[in-house]
Amino acid sequence: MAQSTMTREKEGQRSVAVVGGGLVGSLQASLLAKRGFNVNLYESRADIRSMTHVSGRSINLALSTRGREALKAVGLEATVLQDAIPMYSRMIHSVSGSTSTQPYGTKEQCIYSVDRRRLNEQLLTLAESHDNVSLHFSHKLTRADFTKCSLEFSTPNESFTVATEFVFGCDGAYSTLRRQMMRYGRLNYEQEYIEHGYKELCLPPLPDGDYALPPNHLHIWPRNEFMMIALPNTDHSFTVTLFMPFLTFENIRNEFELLTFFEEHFPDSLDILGRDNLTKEFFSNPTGQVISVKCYPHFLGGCAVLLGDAAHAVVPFYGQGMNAGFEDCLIFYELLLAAPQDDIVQAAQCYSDTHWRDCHAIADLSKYNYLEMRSHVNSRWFLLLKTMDSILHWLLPRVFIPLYSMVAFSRIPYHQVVLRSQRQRRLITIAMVTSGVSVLVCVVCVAMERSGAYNSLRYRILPCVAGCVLKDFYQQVTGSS
Ligand code: FAD
Ligand code: EGU
Repeated sequence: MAQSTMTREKEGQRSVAVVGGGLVGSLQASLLAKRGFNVNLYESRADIRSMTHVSGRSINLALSTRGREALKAVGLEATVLQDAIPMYSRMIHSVSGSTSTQPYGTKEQCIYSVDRRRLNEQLLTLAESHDNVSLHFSHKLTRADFTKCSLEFSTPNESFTVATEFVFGCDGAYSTLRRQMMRYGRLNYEQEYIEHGYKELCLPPLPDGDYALPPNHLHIWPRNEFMMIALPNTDHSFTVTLFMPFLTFENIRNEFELLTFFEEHFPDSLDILGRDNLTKEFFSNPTGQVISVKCYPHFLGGCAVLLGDAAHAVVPFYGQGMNAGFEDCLIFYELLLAAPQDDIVQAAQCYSDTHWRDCHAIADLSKYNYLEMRSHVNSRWFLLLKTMDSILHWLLPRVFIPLYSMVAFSRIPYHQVVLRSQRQRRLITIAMVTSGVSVLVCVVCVAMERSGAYNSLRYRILPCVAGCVLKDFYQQVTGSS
């Protein structure tokens, strides 16, 4: 095919390339098309819409506000939500099999379980529906030359180079474009594999065809070092994701060891998963690895920007990877709208100067939650923490917004979410210390009053000293001088 001439910049028309036709790349293509750009999207895999089986990562994902807002911008939100299952609360499963639920917020505040493949297909079809978008499947980026802004692709039959005005790297956590940028210029890069791997298991519907668990919840089995999460599918199955250290995976070598492990840690799930089904799923499905990536800057070489996992792969312990990637696209789009004549370089510069903080913040938040979940969070502790959150929010609805709620149900920039949650935490500490000290002072005063000690001058100085100490403490925690 004369791909290279076809994709070259047409006279007077601005042509850009999107590398990666995953969730983020296919959304980005539609947003750019809306701004009138001529878009060429290159995806290394074949067209998933014509495949019977797609290998790869998680089957379903939690979609929340940030992702929805981006889908709304391309008019796809309603379509996606039609096939999505709302989850209004978490359902926490303890080892004993007891469950408790906690709402995420109001009725409107719910997250949605969406099928990754279907969402990707809908996004590709939408991108393709624009006449200024061309999709190129089985095109793998191999090299990039930023001085000429040219890209080298290999297809099953040939390899060739195309020149473009600008390129968006949406090629995921193991991004080739990012590696090319690192080769070209001063790109800081940091990656970390966590100790945990994950295994996806299908939890089939009951024999009568019904869901095996109540469908409108995010199901969680928190067990410190091990954790299991289940999200509903439209076909009445659930996709269960088991997170545990790679070493533990390696130590489960046969059916007996697997069933013993489940009897001990997740006994309530055994009957619904089914022993045979569990064994089959566990030993035939691959163990996934989880990488966390940070880099800076996201705009380099004057013609390339990284979006989505390519810029910031986060561990999945906030359910934000896709949501954050979609928000990247939306933010870039908003900056493009604000730039004169859709000046892509200006938008990219502004994007790069401001948005990296938020990317780093969600990577940190996700990793922090991973550490917290594995360190001391069993089902009881998880319940307690989340109940505290909702009580505080109920008491102080404006002042205290739970962290997860700012992450999942707002578009407050992630780095502001972090600052705000730190302020909230200080406030709570102060409130707790104050009430604790007040109670103590009252008890002491009453005791003194009774014993007559209060008449002594020495004890009248005590409250003054206590006051000074307290004032100091306040200044410490509030950070004021
Ligand atoms: P990808 O989805 O990885 O897409 C990259 C695309 O680029 C792929 O199609 C790939 O084939 C293509 N590509 C790669 N290299 C090249 C190349 N050289 N040339 C051309 N094309 C190339 N996020 C959520 O928001 N909610 C969740 O509940 C959630 N759960 C998760 C659970 C797990 C277990 C994991 C691992 C992740 C989860 N995520 C979740 C994160 C989410 O999967 C990712 O953030 C999201 O897929 C990122 O999309 P992307 O388009 O940037 O990258
Ligand atoms: C992990 C894997 C519960 C899908 C974080 C909550 C996740 C998801 C939570 C996966 C948890 C953890 C939140 C949402 C969501 C909770 C959240 C995590 C979807 C703090 C398919 N997490 N996830 N927090 O609040 O904000 O219910 O694989 F167990 S959705 Cl780890 Cl809101």
